[in-house]
This record gives sequence, structure tokens and C-alpha cells, in this order.
Amino acid sequence: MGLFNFFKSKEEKKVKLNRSVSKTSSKIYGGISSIFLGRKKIDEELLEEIEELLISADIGVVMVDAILESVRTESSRGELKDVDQLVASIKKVIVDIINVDVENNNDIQVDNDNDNDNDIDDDNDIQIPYQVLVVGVNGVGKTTTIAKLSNIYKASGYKVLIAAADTFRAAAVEQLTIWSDRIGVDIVTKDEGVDPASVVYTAIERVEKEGYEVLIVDTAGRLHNKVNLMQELLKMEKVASKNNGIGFSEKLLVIDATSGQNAITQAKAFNELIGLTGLIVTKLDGTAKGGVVINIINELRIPVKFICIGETVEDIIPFNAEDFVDAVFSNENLTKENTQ
Ligand SMILES: Nc1nc2c(ncn2[C@@H]2O[C@H](COP(=O)(O)OP(=O)(O)O)[C@@H](O)[C@H]2O)c(=O)[nH]1
Ligand SMILES: [Mg+2]
Repeated sequence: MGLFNFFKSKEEKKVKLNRSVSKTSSKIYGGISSIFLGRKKIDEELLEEIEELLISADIGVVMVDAILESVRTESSRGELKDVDQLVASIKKVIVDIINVDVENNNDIQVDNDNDNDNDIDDDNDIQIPYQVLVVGVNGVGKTTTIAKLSNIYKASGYKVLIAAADTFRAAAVEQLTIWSDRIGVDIVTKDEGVDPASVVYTAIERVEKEGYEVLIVDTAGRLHNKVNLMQELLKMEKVASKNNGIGFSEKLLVIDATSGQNAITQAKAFNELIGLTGLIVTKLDGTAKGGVVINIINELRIPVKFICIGETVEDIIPFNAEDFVDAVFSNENLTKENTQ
């Protein structure tokens, strides 16, 4: 079974992406354009302004240094004549850097073969049962993202089970139960306060007995520096591996785009403990800090699998580095923003 027709046309996805990063692209592309206004040549003063802008756009100092080095070289050779050439050159540096080393980890994903067809690559069929653990700090959007993911897999024809291993608060179980009803997927719940590993145990038992193809496990928000909560994740992993020998096919960290450098600290801590297979970046809508996605990939070399752009189940897009960089360096939103 291939994934999927969920994200219909490329055009539709592009419109969605452009819309979702419009604040970021206004800042980045809009900023570059206004630096260029009334100026004819790319000189050191202009480059310094560009440098300042890129740093303020959260794409990371290391990346900005690499960009400036490349742009200075090209500009001294007279290769950059106008704003379009400059932007094209910046985009190329970013895509070249973030596409290295992060491409090979794409079970859940995505049209990474650059053939520009529908998003999820049919060659990357998931191994069944596909068992996904979703982790992250409080309020980043784990539960909402799980709803979105289950909706995608259900719509793609898989038999989906979700597990409410956030037993910390009864409200968390209720929230996931509401989503499961709305989407029409089955759910495993237990009482508040029960060991989350026992929820995982029961869920995997059901996967085995009832033939579920996709299992997605929700967990309680935990601060990466709280040792006992982090140990709890290891216990869930152990139970998962013991139970059907598969363990978790994916360990996804959800991070909030608006949390900036903090997201990187979180990702490092979770990665050291459980070895993440991917990231999902939420709340890109409504922030001008979308550049942080570039910084995150560059610093962590962990693939971003999806980005989330709102609170409904449709507000999720598979991540593709080139498309993303195109969108934040695009003038399409600029015109829209300016005419609003
Ligand atoms: N604007 C926006 N809000 C989001 C997004 N993802 C989640 N949220 C909201 O963030 C809040 C916390 O989400 P929740 O899934 O409960 O986070 P959790 O504590 O990590 O499980 C809720 O109000 C969600 O509707 C997103 O991509 N964009
Ligand atoms: Mg939650």
C-alpha cells in the first residue's frame, strides 16, 4: 500500500506552505528586498545588513557565516547583479547544507527523490506494524499532531490505533479520545496515573492480536532535564521491544517553532536519551521565526518529517527542504501581505 493521495496536488501543497510561512517570508524576503531598495550594487555595507537580517531571522550563526562566505566570493567575481541572483545564491547555500546527511531517514516521509510527484514516496512504504512514539515538552502540540498523523494514515488506508500513554492528566486522555472519535480511529486508554509503559504494553498486544498496521503513542509532556520522566520513556521503549520485538519504528520529537534556541536544546537532550528518528515542527503559522527550522536541521542533522501550520487535522505538510527554503525566500506572500 502506498502513501498517499492525502496531500492532493503539488500546487495545493505549495499554496499551503507559502501561506503558512508568510510571516517568516515577509521578514526574510521582504527584509532583503528593502535592503536592496534604491541601491545598485552589492557592497560590504549591504552584505552586513543582509547578515544582520539573516541572524535576526533565526537561521543560525553557523549557517549565516556559510552564506556570507559564499555570497562574498560570488559577489567579488561579479556573479551577483541583483536581488534575485543574491536570493538564488543564498537559497542554494542553505539547501546544499541542509540536504546533506539528513536524507536517508525517511520511512514516514516524503517525496525526497525530487520527482515532484505526490508527497509521500511510494518507494518508502512503511514496515508493518509501524509503531510510532511521539515525545516532547508540554504544550508543543504532540496530541494535536498525533491526531493529524492518524488522520493521514487512516486516509491512506491503514488500520490505525492510537495509545494515550499520557496518563499524567485525565484531560489528556479525554483530548485524545475526542480526536480518535472525530477521525474514526481506535484508541487505548487507561486510568489517570497508570504507568504509561503499561499503556504501551496493552497497545502492542492489540496490534498483534487485532492486526493494526499503524500505532501512534502519545506521551505526557516532559522537560528534557527531568531525569525520572525521561527514564519513563526508556521503559516504554523496553516494553515495546520486548512485546513484539519491533520496538518503535519511529521516535518523533515535536518542537514548537516559536521556542527558538530552546527547541534545539530540547532536541539534543531527547536525542541523547532515546535516539530520535525525526522531528515535527509545529506552530509555524503565526510566527516570523520559521527560519529556526533551517537552524534546527543544520545543528542536529535529524530529519524534519512534517511541519504543522494550525490547529485542524489538515494543518500538516510533509517537509521538503527545497520547498521550504523556496517558500521562505519567496515574494509570493509578500505581495499578499502588502496588499492586506
Ligand atoms: N497555531 C497552531 N497551534 C497549534 C499547532 N499545533 C498544536 N497547536 C495548539 O497548541 C496547543 C497545545 O497542543 P497539544 O497538542 O495539546 O500539545 P501537547 O501538550 O504537546 O500535547 C493546542 O491549543 C493546539 O491546538 C500548530 O501547528 N499551530
Ligand atoms: Mg498532549
